[in-house]
Amino acid sequence: MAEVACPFCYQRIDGSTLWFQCLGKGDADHRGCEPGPDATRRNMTGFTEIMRPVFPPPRHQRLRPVRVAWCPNCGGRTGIRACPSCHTPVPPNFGETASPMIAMFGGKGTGKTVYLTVLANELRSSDLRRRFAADIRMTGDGQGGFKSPLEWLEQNVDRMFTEHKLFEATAAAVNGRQNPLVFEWRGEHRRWGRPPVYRTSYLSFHDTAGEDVGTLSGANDLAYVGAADGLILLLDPFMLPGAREKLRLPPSAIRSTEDTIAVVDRLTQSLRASNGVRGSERISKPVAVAFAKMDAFYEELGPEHPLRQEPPRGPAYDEQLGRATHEQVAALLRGWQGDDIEQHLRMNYKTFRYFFVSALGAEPDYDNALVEERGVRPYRVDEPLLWLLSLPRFGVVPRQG
Ligand SMILES: Nc1nc2c(ncn2[C@@H]2O[C@H](COP(=O)(O)OP(=O)(O)O)[C@@H](O)[C@H]2O)c(=O)[nH]1
Ligand SMILES: [Mg+2]
Ligand SMILES: [Zn+2]
Ligand SMILES: [Zn+2]
Repeated sequence: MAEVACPFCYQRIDGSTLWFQCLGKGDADHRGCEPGPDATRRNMTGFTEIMRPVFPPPRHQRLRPVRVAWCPNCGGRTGIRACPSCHTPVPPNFGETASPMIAMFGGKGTGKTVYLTVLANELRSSDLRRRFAADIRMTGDGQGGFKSPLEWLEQNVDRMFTEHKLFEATAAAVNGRQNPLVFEWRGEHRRWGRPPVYRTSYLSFHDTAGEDVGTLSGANDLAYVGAADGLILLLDPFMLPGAREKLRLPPSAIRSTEDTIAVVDRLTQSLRASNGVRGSERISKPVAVAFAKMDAFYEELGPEHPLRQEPPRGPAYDEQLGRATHEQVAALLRGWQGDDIEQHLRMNYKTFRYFFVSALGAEPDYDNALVEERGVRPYRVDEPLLWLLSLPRFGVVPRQG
């Protein structure tokens, strides 16, 4: 049993003391429990639907872990586990082994909602599943009210892929809590001469409103990045003056006033504060530094540039190609006088890598917030995630090279 981060409330919990959720079965003398509101879950995660009650495991559980329990209220038997901290039901086998949690962070207007929609859509498609022989599923319960994560995703996908519309700025969540989009990625970890082991990672994406000022974001955001074992840091290249001046962007394409370095620093400070990393040490959590909206630079780079060659979609993360991409993006960054970002990352993080992504694959009509006529054509959006999952410490996705 392991200590794991709950992907719904971001608290570190002990995998051996998970709670149970009543299934409402009842017994010979009692009717099963009815679903009702759960204030703890609402406060911790922003989930507002009704749910069947949860209860702590029987006393002796710590000594002899049990897989089923009987509801103290209705007597019904259940094997559904729930987070002791936020009461959200968790997937079967959650907490039995270390399961890294991956999170995403970025400033306002960076393209987080667009990127998240596209990435989540790819996670639901069969392509990634087939390539990595992975079992990828969206977790959370099926009592989908209007605000369920699945509905959020379907609405967003429909909006972007069918109606070709982009989004309004994400509204700040009520009391700072928003039910995150959680995926469970179970992958096969092959070992020479030994049977494979199966490793699971939780991808918890909460679409932050992203403050536009240099302050730390809300307590929930702090807990979110603090609990993550790996991060995707999405950066907006339009906020780098040296990059912006290479493009002829309409004013409507500029979505923020916060410098890129300030966004990176905000993450660094959040991680240092939430994880108690001393100033003399570097942060050991791996960070995938993804530059979004790179379609805007296609012309500037020219069709022969290596960053414009879409890599083959093989069954493993290509480490060699990943390193080359990192160097190519680093060179771009230097050309944009973004050296301070590189400097900051080197001084503060042990493990980071650059990525070149475009969720839309072509420049939108910024003024009218419309996707380009030919529709959404995602470019290399999955690489940051695949790199993280392929790191030896996680070993959820195989790597080659
Ligand atoms: N060129 C380009 N622009 C993008 C892309 N993704 C987002 N944008 C632009 O960035 C704006 C903000 O995106 P959004 O996802 O709402 O940002 P958020 O505030 O971080 O959630 C969009 O309206 C687009 O103008 C992309 O892949 N390419
Ligand atoms: Mg948004
Ligand atoms: Zn019950
Ligand atoms: Zn929880």
